[in-house]
Amino acid sequence: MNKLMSPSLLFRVREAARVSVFASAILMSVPFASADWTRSIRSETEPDKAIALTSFQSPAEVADRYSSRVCGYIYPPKTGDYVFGITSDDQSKLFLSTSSEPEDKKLIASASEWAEVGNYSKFPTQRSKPIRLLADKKYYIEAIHRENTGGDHVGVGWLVPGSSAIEIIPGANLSPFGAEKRGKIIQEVWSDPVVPPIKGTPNIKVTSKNDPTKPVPGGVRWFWNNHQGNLQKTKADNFDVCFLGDSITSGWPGDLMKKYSGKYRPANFGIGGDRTENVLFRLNGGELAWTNPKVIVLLLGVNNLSMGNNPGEVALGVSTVITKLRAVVPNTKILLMGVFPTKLAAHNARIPQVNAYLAKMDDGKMIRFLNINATFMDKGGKLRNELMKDDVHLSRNGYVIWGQSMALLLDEMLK
Ligand SMILES: [Ca+2]
Repeated sequence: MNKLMSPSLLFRVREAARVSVFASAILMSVPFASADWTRSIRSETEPDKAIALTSFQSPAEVADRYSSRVCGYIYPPKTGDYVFGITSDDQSKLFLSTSSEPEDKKLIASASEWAEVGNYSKFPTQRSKPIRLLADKKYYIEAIHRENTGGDHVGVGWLVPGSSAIEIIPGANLSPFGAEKRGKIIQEVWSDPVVPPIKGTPNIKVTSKNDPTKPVPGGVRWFWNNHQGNLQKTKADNFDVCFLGDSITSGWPGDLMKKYSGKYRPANFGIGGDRTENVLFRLNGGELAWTNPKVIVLLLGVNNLSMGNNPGEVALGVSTVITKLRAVVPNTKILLMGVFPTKLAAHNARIPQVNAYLAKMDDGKMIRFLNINATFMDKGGKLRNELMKDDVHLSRNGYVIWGQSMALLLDEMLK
């Protein structure tokens, strides 16, 4: 980048020059809507990178997991009605001001999912209504953009009056925010926070055929429907406690979940059959992204044992899920449940080893481990039959035990 100050810094310089009445005008100018990826535009902080673009099209395939903003001014070549189009990978929003001031900007187009470079018609929202602009007047423009994984880019085109196709806005009609000299516009990039390694992660290599650390969709027929349902719950963003896991989590009777955690507005993100790698796939696919629950109750592992993963591998899978959670919901505490006992002797022989690994991940603060398996046993150390519905699933009474045994720690973590 050249000597130009980054837009973020300029925003803050302008901010400082304002009287306190306008103190939060700039921050408010980015819509931090609830459950919205726009939260990831950390415009109050200096970007990690600023790239000078010679047209309103960013380079493609730059990185994974970042957010970006391209802002500056456009200078229409003639007076008339303009249609704007935005295309991006993944999501984006396009704002245009009625003046040169960011404060006057309005949302004019958006892309809810990825579209190829130059494709402005995958979603109807990608194109604006016709907007009347004056020749050579300076208008503030801003595109914000989110990339999760895979391909990435953001581009803005316009349909100039009299022309037949939307073309990418050329550098000659652009200037950076706070500058008049035309020829380019600046893209600011904020990379997702890097998560330090989770304490207690087993230092092993996966040797089993089933890799618990590699995101793959679940194989059960209800996986995609439930994943979609969880994305809707993510969008609603109205929960303080999230139960994340497999069928043992999805099997929570609604009334009991309400009884034991109702005051914390619970949400059930369990999907039957899930292993650690399936939950990773769901999180990569946007579940919980940019929500802000206070606690996630995480129970996973028994289906990995069924797939032949050894205890260290199961724990490595769980640790990978936690790492992902720390990136997606960095302020959320994790209540990590020890894997419950089963009626399967081969599983039961390995579950204490899995739990010994998981216990080491407890950092006393953001990650707390809870092993309630002793409460599932009778005085003779045998699994209480009335707590189980079948070999691995809890009966109603089993959920009562889970709810009661977790209540104290959940209260403490939600303080
Ligand atoms: Ca992508």
